[in-house]
Amino acid sequence: MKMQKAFSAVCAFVMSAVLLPRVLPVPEPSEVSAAEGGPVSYYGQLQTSGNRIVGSSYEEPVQVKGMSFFWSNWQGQYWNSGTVDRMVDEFQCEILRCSLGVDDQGSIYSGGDVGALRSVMDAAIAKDIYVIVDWHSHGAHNNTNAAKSFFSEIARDYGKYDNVIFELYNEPTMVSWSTVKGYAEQVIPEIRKYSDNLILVGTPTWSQDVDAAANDPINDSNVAYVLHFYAGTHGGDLRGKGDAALSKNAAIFVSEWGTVNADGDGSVNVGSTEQWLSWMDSNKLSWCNWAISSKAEGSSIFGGDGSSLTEAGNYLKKILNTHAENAVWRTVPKGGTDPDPQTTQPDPQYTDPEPQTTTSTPQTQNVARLSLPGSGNAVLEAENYASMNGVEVEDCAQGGKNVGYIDAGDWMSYSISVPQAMRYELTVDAASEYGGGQIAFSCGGNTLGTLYIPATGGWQSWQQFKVTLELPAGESDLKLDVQQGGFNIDKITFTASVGDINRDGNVSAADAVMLCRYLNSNEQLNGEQAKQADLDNNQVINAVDLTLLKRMLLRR
Ligand code: IDC
Repeated sequence: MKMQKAFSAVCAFVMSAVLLPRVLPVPEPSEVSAAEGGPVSYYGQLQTSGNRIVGSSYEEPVQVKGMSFFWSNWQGQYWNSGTVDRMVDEFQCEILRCSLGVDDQGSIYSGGDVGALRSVMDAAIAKDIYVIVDWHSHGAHNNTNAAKSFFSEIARDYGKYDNVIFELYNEPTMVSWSTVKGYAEQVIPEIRKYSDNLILVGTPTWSQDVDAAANDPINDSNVAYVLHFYAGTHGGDLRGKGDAALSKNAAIFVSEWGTVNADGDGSVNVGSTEQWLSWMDSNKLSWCNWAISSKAEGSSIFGGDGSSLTEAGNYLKKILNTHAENAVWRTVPKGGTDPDPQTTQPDPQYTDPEPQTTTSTPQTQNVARLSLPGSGNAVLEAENYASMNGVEVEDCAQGGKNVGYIDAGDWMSYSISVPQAMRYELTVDAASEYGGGQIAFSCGGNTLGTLYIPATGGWQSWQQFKVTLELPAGESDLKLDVQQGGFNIDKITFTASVGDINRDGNVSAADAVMLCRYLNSNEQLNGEQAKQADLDNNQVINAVDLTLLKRMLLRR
């Protein structure tokens, strides 16, 4: 599985280099020697994929956690490599956010030292962690030119490092999303001249209106929208905005959050923080906590002596340590067998807000094995499981029955047979009142993929969600493990996927090469190969099919 993933990632890269015009200049040799052994060399560049963020060398959702520096103009004493080293070695941060102090008119505050920013970035790259360059302003759109020239310069010098993430606007206040979007659309091209790294865009109302951004997204393939919260002030309503944005397939990044009140002060609100942490874990949202600071306020992790840990500091250290010790990049050898990246459980100290109290025993029923065709569709009714644990069958508003009362830890297993190992696109009819559901699909203990189920508007408001799985040949049991519950399933439609021209069970650059050779009349295709090559299923094999295949490889 891992080999195959790595192989297809390589092929996608080769394809993009060979077959698509690249706008990016060839990177110069780096001046900072990037270290190995941390999250960045493991996951690679962060990239949005639907409402998740994955790595260029790791195709599963990536969630990284760390700390935010405080306004550079006010707590500049921490902006150095010593603090970076401490944050990585002692707190085990996987990411640091550099909040360059920028005033409400969009100019860098005096004392908001870009030289110090660069040395912190260099130190983060040397530690192999991610680093966010945050234009920490509440009025950045008042001076778009300043942001353009700053990000152009930083992208030119740092855009080649997978470590670097650009955050264009900390927190717009009472301005419309169209104003913020207009600003971002002017700054993004400056960065894209040099780098295709992840860009974070703040949202109106102090980076809370991610739903507004999701309704009118920016036309760029690697942008995530920023959600900020303070646990002492914000709760379920703001998480609802996050769910709404995720359900529109927007990627969200929590570049700043606090355990305290929104003014940065007050005591640590453990109960609310734990609800937020488990929500972020279940949605694989990366985050940075506010703040690396010794100012006398509740959110500071350092005390008055500048070095001892406050209540917030001790709490964050514990959360970050627990996360990093179980993180995939630390526990799964690169290129080795990945035990099951998708079933990573929320960190143990978090309490599940709705723990499952019922225990049940697995139940079986006699159903015919479903034969999946080598091309075309087959429909699996969710209630036709061979065995299950914890779910119930009920009447479905779409007709027939559906499976409901699905909680975390429940599972259903279906008997299928597949003519040969190949990819199928699964269209899942699901409904969910509150969203946040997640299913892991596996065969014979191998996790094949996961599917996220957002809110659909009600328990019987059905929508279709897609996931592509590589199913093994022959008879097997397809198991759906429920990682997060709160949804119903009516049926799953399997569509044999196309593009596997050389019939090796995998769509890769080798298939594109074969199609090119066919189009250049250097190679013949037999009937089955031709069917796979006819991606748009119009009985003509031409350059359009090649374009579709390239898109498939590049996941466009
Ligand atoms: C706060 C600091 C506070 C400082 C203030 C200045 O904690 O000491 O006086 O900035 O504006 C945010 C902002 C972040 C705030 C933080 C807490 O991004 O800059 O820091 N906060 O108020 N959004 C919500 C809360």
